[in-house]
Amino acid sequence: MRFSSHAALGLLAASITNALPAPQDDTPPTISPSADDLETLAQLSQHAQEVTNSSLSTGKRQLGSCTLRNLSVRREWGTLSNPERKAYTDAVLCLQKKQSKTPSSLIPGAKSRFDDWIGTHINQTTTIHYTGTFLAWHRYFTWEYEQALRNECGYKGTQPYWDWSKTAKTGHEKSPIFDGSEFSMSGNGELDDNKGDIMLGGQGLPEFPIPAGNGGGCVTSGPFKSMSVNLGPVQLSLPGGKTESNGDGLAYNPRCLKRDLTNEVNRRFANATSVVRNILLPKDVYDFQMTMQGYPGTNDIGIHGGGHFTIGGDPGRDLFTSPGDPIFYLHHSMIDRVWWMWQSLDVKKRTSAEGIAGTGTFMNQPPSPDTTLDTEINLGFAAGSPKTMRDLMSTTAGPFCYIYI
Ligand SMILES: *[C@@H]1O[C@H](CO)[C@@H](O)[C@H](O)[C@H]1NC(C)=O
Ligand SMILES: *[C@@H]1O[C@H](CO)[C@@H](O)[C@H](O)[C@H]1NC(C)=O
Ligand SMILES: *[C@@H]1O[C@H](CO)[C@@H](O)[C@H](O)[C@H]1NC(C)=O
Ligand SMILES: *[C@@H]1O[C@H](CO)[C@@H](O)[C@H](O)[C@H]1NC(C)=O
Ligand SMILES: [Cu+2]
Repeated sequence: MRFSSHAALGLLAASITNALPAPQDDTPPTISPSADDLETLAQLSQHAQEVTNSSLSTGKRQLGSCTLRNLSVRREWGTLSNPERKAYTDAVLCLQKKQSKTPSSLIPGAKSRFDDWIGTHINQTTTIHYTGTFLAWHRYFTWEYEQALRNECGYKGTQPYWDWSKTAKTGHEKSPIFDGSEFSMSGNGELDDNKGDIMLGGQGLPEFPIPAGNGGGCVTSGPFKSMSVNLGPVQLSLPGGKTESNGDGLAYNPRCLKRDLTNEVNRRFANATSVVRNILLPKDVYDFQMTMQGYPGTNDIGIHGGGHFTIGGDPGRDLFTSPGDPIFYLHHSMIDRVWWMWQSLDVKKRTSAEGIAGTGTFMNQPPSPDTTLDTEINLGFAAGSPKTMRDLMSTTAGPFCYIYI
């Protein structure tokens, strides 16, 4: 852990006092690292909503065409009704049936529209993680996916999100996202006896183990029990420290969706305290996005890695192919929601050039120019026209018009 809990609590108390409206009676809010952080997170969400909503009612034209009237609202999975959940998974299944737009000469394994997103992510993996584009790229990627569900598959809702702090508390078995019912995002994989830890780190960094879960095999329940994962793997971590790769991952390699839901990883890296600290402690975007992805060498995979390794399985543990599990988009909506909450604590700075840090290559290897507001993001055959970072910094300016509740 990067902060002693004592020091962290002091910092938390100080920063939340600055960040949030002062309490009536001037007593500093008491913040404890466990139960109360769910409450702190709710306050941060409320704050972000108020800041965003009030900018829309008073901001008029400067903020473009997004108004309070047509603001779309992304919701947590558990707050959706069963028909709303089903409408979402039906639209995902529809995307998996539509013809791919990627030429098969470029990505032979891309068979469906759903695969177009995976192909784009595989193709760009080393230039969109640990880069200056990480947050904005995934914001745009998730937004275009949501638009495709709506425009190509008749979905009327918005992109739901997975609040990891809830599953950290309940465990996946009791979560409406993962309980395996027809109104879930499908459940765990079948128990696979071949266990042993997952080894992270390596490549010059110290190795460290994280536990495997109690699944590991094919998903057998819920909407995605028959789906085919067509692309990858590229760099898949397996229990027992093994890895698996199918070259560049672009060949047709149909297989079942595997999951290895791992409560311990969820609880350790993506609990309410992890989320609250990631929002309140970092004062600049470099620290914010590094905390989220995990500072290499610290044995901390952050809330981003925490979510991915909670899912586990194939393609869940492959950085390249991870959008091949439909839960990816609920995970990345939460990542985006955390960014939005962090941005709302200092909107002007954090949606401008000062809100960008890093270059166009993974940990700047090989070295590349700094990412700027003019850097272009291109989603290939998945969707959309290229956009600049400038267009992607705010959820209520440029092409976007949404908040999270
Ligand atoms: C912000 O606006 C949205 C959309 O109208 C609404 O659902 C939400 O409750 C509002 N939040 C606050 C705190 O006013
Ligand atoms: C919101 O409404 C305005 C005015 O009616 C319209 O010009 C704009 O395109 C809408 N924006 C979105 C994102 O729907
Ligand atoms: C919750 O997360 C924090 C920060 O990520 C971590 O230090 C703590 O150990 C976690 N709690 C549990 C119960 O694992
Ligand atoms: C892969 O990315 C490169 C640029 O990095 C681009 O030229 C190429 O068209 C992309 N391929 C696909 C299939 O998206
Ligand atoms: Cu990614």
